[in-house]
Amino acid sequence: MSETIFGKIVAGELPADSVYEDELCMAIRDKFPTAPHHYLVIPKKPIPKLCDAGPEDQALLGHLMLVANQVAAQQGIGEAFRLVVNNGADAGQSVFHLHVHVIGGRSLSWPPG
Ligand code: DGP
Repeated sequence: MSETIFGKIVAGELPADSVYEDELCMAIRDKFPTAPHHYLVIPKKPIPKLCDAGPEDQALLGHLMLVANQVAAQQGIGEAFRLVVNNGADAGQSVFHLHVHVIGGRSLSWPPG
């Protein structure tokens, strides 16, 4: 069992505001949203960081992207949204269970900080 917050959420041990779930992943509302729409797509497999994923995770990683698309559509974000994967503490990762941010609902600047 994963010791992270997200590991506990996907295991059903902690509550979350879920917007999508299947056998491989779930999508929840971010507790500290940075935009009107901010969701996290979280695999149930506890991969700590993207760089820990291997060839065996190829289908899972693709699935997370497609679920992000689906969540964006279902939540009415429209076609302008951003997916973010922070890999490592220096890149802004704070929860070490892989997750894809789905951010939208406002104009987003580039480059990120
Ligand atoms: P990152 O910094 O990339 O590891 O993103 C972690 C995100 O998780 C951050 O946007 C805040 C969010 N978050 C932290 N704790 C919780 C929680 O308990 N529940 C939910 N829904 N989101 C959380």
